Amino acid sequence: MKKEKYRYALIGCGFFAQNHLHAWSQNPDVELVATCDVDFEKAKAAAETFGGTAYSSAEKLFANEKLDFVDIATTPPTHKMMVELAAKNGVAAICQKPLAWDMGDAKAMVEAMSDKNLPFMVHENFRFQTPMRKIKEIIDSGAIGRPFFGRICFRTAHDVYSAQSWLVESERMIIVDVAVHLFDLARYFIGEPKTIFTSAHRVNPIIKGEDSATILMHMEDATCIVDASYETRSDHSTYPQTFVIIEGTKGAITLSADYHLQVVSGTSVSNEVIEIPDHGWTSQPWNGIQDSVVNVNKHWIDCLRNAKTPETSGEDTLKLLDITLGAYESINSGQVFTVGSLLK
Ligand code: NAD
Ligand code: 89V
Repeated sequence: MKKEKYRYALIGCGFFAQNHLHAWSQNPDVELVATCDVDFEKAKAAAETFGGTAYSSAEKLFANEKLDFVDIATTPPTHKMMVELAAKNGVAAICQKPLAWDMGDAKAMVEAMSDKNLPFMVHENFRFQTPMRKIKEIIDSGAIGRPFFGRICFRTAHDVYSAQSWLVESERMIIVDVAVHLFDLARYFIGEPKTIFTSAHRVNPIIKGEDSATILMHMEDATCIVDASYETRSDHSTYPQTFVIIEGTKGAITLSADYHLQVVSGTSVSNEVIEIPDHGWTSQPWNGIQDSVVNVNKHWIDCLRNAKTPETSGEDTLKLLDITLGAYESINSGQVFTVGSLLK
């Protein structure tokens, strides 16, 4: 779909959508045609700041506007309905993570879009963070040899519930909220796991789901530990940063606090602080993640313009979801989950 400017609508104008709106507002390849939120005041406020017509109903939005794509940033229970509406109306879509809470739903979403030959990407943004692109580049250069161990970690005691109150009521919590990003990073850096095993707990009694989870991922020739917690009462001033260790046959990469990247390659050791591009509207502590939204958006436009399959396409996300939902299967069974079981 080659166009000079792509006409888009933003559906769901809540907490994280503000980053989408800001990032798109600086992207010369798009025009914001409409905003939509069941809470009409939010849609109106977004339209007043960023442009377009405000809607309180996605059905009305699709009925009234001619769109090239929609950017869906509603909470997970509405993702299926939104993607199916986009498919029905012949409109390409990006949808926030987690794509769905059920593999049947996710497959139906991917099928609805592919049946109509519509581009479809999941806003899985952690791999688009500037330091993560750099790590991938180093791994691909061969500087650390073949990776055989990884640890990808997100631990904090930051009060995530004040900005995202829906997480309190969510039966599935930190695995779908944040471990999903870490699983995607593990796949991006090391490859697809064969099996996973999960140990998880609810530490904070006010929530319904799990807020501490450790997952052991077994790859063909490697092991990766993914661990996430929202109740880690150590220094949490680094929220929302992800820490990474990748060990290879010739060296190791460590991404630690404040984007400090150390690379050991043979006998050489280098240390640098990865600079996160400043977009004017970005600010600490969210700048690393906010910047990744800019990169996700650019990737999406590149895919639309050049008929490429997005890195985090709907199809690819089914594999990520198999691992994510498999992590809960492992909790429930107390057993190892064989990756791919939910895809059959
Ligand atoms: P939020 O509750 O702040 O925002 C969601 C908005 O969607 C709300 O304003 C709500 O009124 C609106 N909405 C709900 N149902 C709707 C419907 N049927 N039609 C139109 N609008 C509807 O939630 P949030 O914390 O911004 O999370 C939104 C999504 O973004 C989630 O999927 C979450 O996992 C994801 N998220 C991703 C990142 C990331 O780094 N990728 C970070 C935070 C949140
Ligand atoms: O991705 C998310 O939904 C967020 C955060 C970036 C903190 O993980 O909750």
